[in-house]
Formats: sequence, C-alpha cells, structure tokens
Amino acid sequence: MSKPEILQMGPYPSWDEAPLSEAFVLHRYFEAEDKPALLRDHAAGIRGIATRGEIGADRATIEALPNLEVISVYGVGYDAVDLDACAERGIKVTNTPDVLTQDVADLGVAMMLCHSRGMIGAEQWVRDGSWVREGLYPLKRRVFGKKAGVLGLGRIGYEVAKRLAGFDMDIAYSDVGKKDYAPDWTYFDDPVALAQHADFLFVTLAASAETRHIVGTDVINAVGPQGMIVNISRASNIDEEALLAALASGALGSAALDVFEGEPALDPRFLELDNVLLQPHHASGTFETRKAMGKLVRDNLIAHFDGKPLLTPVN
Ligand code: 8YV
Repeated sequence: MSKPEILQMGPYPSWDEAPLSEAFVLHRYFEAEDKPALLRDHAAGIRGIATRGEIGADRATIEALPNLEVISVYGVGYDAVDLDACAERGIKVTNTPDVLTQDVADLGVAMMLCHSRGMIGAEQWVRDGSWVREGLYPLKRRVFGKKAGVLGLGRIGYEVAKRLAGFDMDIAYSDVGKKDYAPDWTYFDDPVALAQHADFLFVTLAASAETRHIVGTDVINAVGPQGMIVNISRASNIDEEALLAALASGALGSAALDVFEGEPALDPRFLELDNVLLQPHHASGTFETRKAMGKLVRDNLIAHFDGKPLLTPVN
C-alpha cells in the first residue's frame, strides 16, 4: 500500500523528521515558496496534517484539503486548530498531553524564581564587573512562603501548584469548578479575587474562545504593583495591551512570559521593559519531552491510518 500523504506545517527535530518521512509522504508547507501552489497541486492526495501547538491549522488550510482525515498536533494546546472546521467534516484531531506536563511546570516555576530573584541581572552583574566595582547586588523579592494563585488547575496547573507547595507557598486556584483532587488549596471562582489574593499569578489555562483575555485589566491590576504574572499557557489568555500598559505604569509589578501574540515577532515594547522576563515559548523544550511529543504525533497518525483507536484524541 502506498504511504499516506501528510502536510507538515512546521519543522521538527531531525530525530522526528526521519521516521516521519519513512512512514509518510511529507509535503513540507513551511518550506514551500509558493504555498497556495503546494496546496493546489497536492490537495487531493493529502489525508493528514502534522502541525505544532503554536502553528495549528486554520479553516482555509483545512478547507483546501478535501480528503483530510486527521490532524496531529505536536503540543498539548490545540487552540490554533479550527475545531469547528474539523467537526463539520469529521476530521480527527490529536495532541500530545501528559508527556510535557512536568517540563512545562518546571519552567513556570523556574521563571518565577529567576525573575523574582533577579537572576538574569545578577549574572550580568558578575559578567560586567559590577560586583567588583559596586559590591552587593540589589536586593530582590522572596518567593518562599508567599501566596500563589493558579489560574487553571488542569494537568499543568496542578503540577505547578504541587511544586509551589514545596516552597511553602500558600496555594489558591481558580477554575470552572472546585477540584476534588485539590482539597488543601483555596478555591476562588472569580479570577479577580484569585489575583487579589496572589503575589504570583500563574496562567495555566488551556486557551479557547472562552478564555481569551481572561486576564484583562481587572485581573492584572488586582495582582498589583508588588505582584508577578507568569504565563506558560497561550498569549491569548492575557490582554497583551493591558499587560504592556500595566507593566509600563507599574500597576503590575512584573511578568514572566513564555508566550506572546504574534510570536516569535513579539511586540517591541516588551524589549524596553526591565520588569519582564522573556522566554521563547520553550516550556516543553527538553530532549526528553520533545522526543516523547514527536513519537506521539507519529503514533497517532500511524494508529489512524492503521484503522486503530487514536492514542490521544482531542475531539
Ligand atoms: C509547542 C505548545 O508545541 O504544548 C503546546 O501547546 O505550544 C508547545 O509544546 C512547542 O513549542 C513546539 O512547537
């Protein structure tokens, strides 16, 4: 039987490219100079899409492929895939949950510690000779024992909260309802109340149309001038204009961000601010996790074309 044809939306590490092209005929969309021509020429043959969390697949792409059956996302977030367009045609969608949870939680906590203790500036202090010239590095804010708010207590939020409990932090969370797996943590149904309570607000929600800008001016101002927002979810969960304004005015103390609107071309105003820690959307970026993600992307596609149940279906 001939290999199924797959539209590949973005690059993968070499260890994924090789087995993927072994199993499938790959059409590399991201490399095509004339993307509409690629779609036109191969539309009839393409039965699957392999994409990444932040790239997804929009309605126009889905509609251009009349024989599309399955979309496999390299990432837990599938907000960039048009699920309505998929539902209309019974197109299956898969993602890579669980395998990345621990690493994403690790990076979120590392961002909090790094930014709160001024570690980037401290490194610079050593390297540029300030330590020798000026002596002690300016004092920074404590993390231990402070109040943490976790907005979205799903898999990743739960692992973040568990880690924060190890710093003797007071843990509170907000979600669509109280979680029975979090009996010791304080529940707030209102994100503003959670933000008011928290010194550090972690945004760990799966992004959707409903959560868009859930962190708006009211939540940001409630975190306040001494507080920090850490975002390891999706940029769309935060109103970026409001965030930039609050960081610039000091209404919000600081932010540690792994995700941005329009990334990787982030709003240049972020680069002017010294109260923000900027990370290049790499919370899942370890060899171990990315290898597991790549395998899951492949295994889902293979399962589909073998007529077997999907390993991690979304819809
Ligand atoms: C990216 C992600 O897929 O899990 C997600 O939702 O956005 C990430 O893991 C990763 O950056 C690779 O593109």
